[in-house]
Amino acid sequence: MRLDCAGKFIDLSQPVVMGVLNITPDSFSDGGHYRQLTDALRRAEAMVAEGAAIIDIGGESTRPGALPVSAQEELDRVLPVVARLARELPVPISVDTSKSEVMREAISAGAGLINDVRALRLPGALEVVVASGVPVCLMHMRGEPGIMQREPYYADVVAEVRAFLAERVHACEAAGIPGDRILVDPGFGFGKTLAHNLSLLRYLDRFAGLAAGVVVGLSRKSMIGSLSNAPVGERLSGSLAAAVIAAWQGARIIRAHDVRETVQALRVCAGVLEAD
Ligand code: 8Y4
Repeated sequence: MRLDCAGKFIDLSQPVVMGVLNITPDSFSDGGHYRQLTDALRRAEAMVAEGAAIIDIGGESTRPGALPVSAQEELDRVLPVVARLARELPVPISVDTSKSEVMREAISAGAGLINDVRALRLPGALEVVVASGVPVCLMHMRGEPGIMQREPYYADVVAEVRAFLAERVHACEAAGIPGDRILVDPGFGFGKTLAHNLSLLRYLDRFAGLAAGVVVGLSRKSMIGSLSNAPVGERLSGSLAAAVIAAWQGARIIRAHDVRETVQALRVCAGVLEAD
């Protein structure tokens, strides 16, 4: 159960943490490109020291209401960081993008995983991943970031998200991506109400058979805030609870901001899961 990410490996026999590396859009506001690059490297090295098995880098904001970013802008933001981190870190670099041009260049620069919130539905994306041989995370999103939280409706959210992901896994396999290189993610917060997010987490085990592994991103999200009344900077405890609930039901990659704490919580979870 090892995932080959361009020559670096992730062991999927136990839940692991994908550390979130945020890249600030305005590189000249606080010291320029060099400063941004060294800051990103320092933060990524710290996450690896805290036990992150993979680092996720994104140049397109997918927050509700975010404006679209051009491929060139995304490349300018992400590519130097990907190249540097892929060269210097012992863990794979995941790139959060939906654009085929960004995927192609990021993989050339050493990225080991494509994390696509649009599940390879944009033109050319599927073909780039097929040709590259790197694994992909297919995420479910209803709508687009600007409009996705406008009254999302599902008759059966678990069945519908599962059917979407099954169709995308099938499309990827038909195009030539082996199933053992495909991960799936129900996309918490992406076109879902609190009730939808809770149903997806409650029945997350139903996604386990779809592909090589289940990925979840719950860290600091609004569902944690809604349940706890905590502002975004005070959602660690709730995020850890959600991470453990996900891992208990078979999630193998947990995307998280607070790496050290999440790794510890997942080790407890894994210990109990492995008990006789
Ligand atoms: C506070 C902190 C409030 C974070 C909102 C957020 C996922 C993802 C994102 C996910 C996968 C986010 C790139 C949204 N979420 N990729 N990306 N799964 N695979 N919001 O759930 O973190 S960005």
